[in-house]
This record gives sequence, structure tokens and C-alpha cells, in this order.
Amino acid sequence: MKFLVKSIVLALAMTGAASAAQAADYKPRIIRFGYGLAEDSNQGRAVKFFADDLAKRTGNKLKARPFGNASLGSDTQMQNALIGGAQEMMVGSTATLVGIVKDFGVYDLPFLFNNEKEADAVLDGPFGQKLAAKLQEKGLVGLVYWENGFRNLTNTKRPVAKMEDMQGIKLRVMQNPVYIDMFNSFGANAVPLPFSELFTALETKTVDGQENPVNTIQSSKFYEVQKYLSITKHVYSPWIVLASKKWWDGLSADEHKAINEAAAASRDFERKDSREASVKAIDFLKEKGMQVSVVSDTELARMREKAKPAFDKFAAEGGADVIKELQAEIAKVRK
Ligand code: KDG
Repeated sequence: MKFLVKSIVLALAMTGAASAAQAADYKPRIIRFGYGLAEDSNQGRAVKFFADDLAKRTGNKLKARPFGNASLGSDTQMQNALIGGAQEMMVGSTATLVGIVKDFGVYDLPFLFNNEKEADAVLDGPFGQKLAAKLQEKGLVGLVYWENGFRNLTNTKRPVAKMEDMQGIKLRVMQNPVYIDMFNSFGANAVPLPFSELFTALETKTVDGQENPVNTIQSSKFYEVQKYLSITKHVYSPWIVLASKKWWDGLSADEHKAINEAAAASRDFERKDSREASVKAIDFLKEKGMQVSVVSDTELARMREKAKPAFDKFAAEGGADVIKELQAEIAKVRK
């Protein structure tokens, strides 16, 4: 009897959801959702989660189609496709948005966040939302932040346990002035390249090293072409889920609601998945033969000091207010 009651309740609930989806104003749509990492990465898993969740919410009317491995282009190429209305959605690094909204460079300043709790509070709070809103006038809608994670250094030349060990290393960085200035100040030779070209650049020794979160080092198989990993956690790197404003403005209120709800659910899934994966990633990379150095707090303090000119340059070039705002928000969480 109990099973029968449960089945009836479940059937009514599903019917209710289905009829709610029918009643809502959803048009059948295909949503091209591009991203740069592998399908089996924290980024790829979260895009799939978003697509499945949105289909469920809309009775399979809104169908997000994942396109991974930068198959729709690099972050900046996809940003331009969204602005032009040639693609509907993407997820990518906030660091590659500085050519569109310069203030996003504030997230690239080294040693800002001490932990994920601080990052979540600031990104999901008034500061992160206000910065995302600045994208609208540029033709992009910032929906939610996901976690790329704390970035660490890899190279083929030598173990890096202190700043001097970076001397002369050709280090690929994102195409972003803060990263270029920061690593040049550490003594490396910063080489800005799109993520989509990174594995080949490492394989052909065009560059000696790179810096990314351990999840990316694992999912992009950088361990196949990199020997040394240094745990520096020098920057907390956000991803941001973006929609084309041209496309977004043509959607109904119900479709906006469903996409926003699916985006929020995907954010919570992605952060949990990324944090669980990163705990296991270092052991995985060791098993793949990488030699891991943990950089001491003393050395990190020296790097923080050395990176100060990169901070000062960003502030001098119009970033002073946004730095103050961000630091004030971080202080609130730290209390
Ligand atoms: O498309 C890849 C980007 O979203 C992101 O992973 C960028 O961390 C990044 C890097 O190093 O380019």
C-alpha cells in the first residue's frame, strides 16, 4: 500500500512539474554553450550539469549543447561570438575579460583571497554582482561565477621552491597584464598565450612552464609534458558563465528564471565537484611522476612583496577604487 501511495505522489509531482513547464512560456531552443577545458574536467562536468538541469526545468524545451576543448574558439573568440549573437553561452576565465571590462583584472591580483569561503562571499555578494553587471553594456550577461581555483606553477626546468628558481623560465600566462607583470617581477619570462594553444606550446617546448589550478593540470594532462609542480596558490581564479545579451533580451521572463535557476544550481555543483577533485589531484599528479614542491609561507611573503609593482600599476591605471572596494569586502568576510 505504502509503495502505491508513494508512486501516486511521485506521479502527481512529475505531472505537476511537467504541466508547470507546459504552462510556462518556454520556446524550443538550442543553446550553444562553449568552454575551453576537456569534457572530463570540472568545467566540462558543470556544463553538462547545467544542460541537464535546464532541460529538466523546462520540459526539455531549452536544450544547452556543450562544446568543449575550445571547439567554438578561445575564451576571447567566444566572448566576441556572444557579443555578436553568433553563440548563446560560454564559461571562461574572468582574466580574459579585461579587454572588455578592465576592472575584472582586480581578480588577478596575487594573494587576494586566503580561501574559498572568502572568494564565494565576495563573488556572489554585491561586489561580484556589481562587476558582472558592467558586462551588460558590452553585450554580455554575467550569470554566475564558478571556481577555476587557486593557481599553481609547473615547469620542465627545475623544482621551484623560491622566487629565484623562476629565473629565466619561459612561463605561459593568460593574456592579461597583471599576470605578465607579476611573473616578470618574479624573474620569469612571461609569455601570454590562449589556453587552447597551451598544451602544444608545452609539448614543443615553446614555453617551459605554465600556471593553473591542479584540476586543470590533471584534466588537460599537463603532467605528460611537465615535470615540476610548485604549490604557490598565488591567485584565486574565477570562471564566469556568460550569455549573449542580444540573445538574452529575446527570451521570456520564464526562460530567464529557468536559466538563472539552472545557473545557480550549476555553480553550487561545480564548486563542490571542483573542491572534491582538487583534494585528490595532487596525489594523482604525483602518481603520474610529477615532483611536487610546497612553497613556504616565508617565500610566498617574498613573492607577495615582489608582486607589489603589479598591484601598484593596476591601481595607477584606474584600478585603485575597485581594489579598495574588493579589499573592503574581503575584510568583512575575514572578521
Ligand atoms: O578556456 C579555458 C579558460 O576558461 C580558463 O581555464 C583559463 O585558467 C585559464 C588559463 O590558464 O587560460
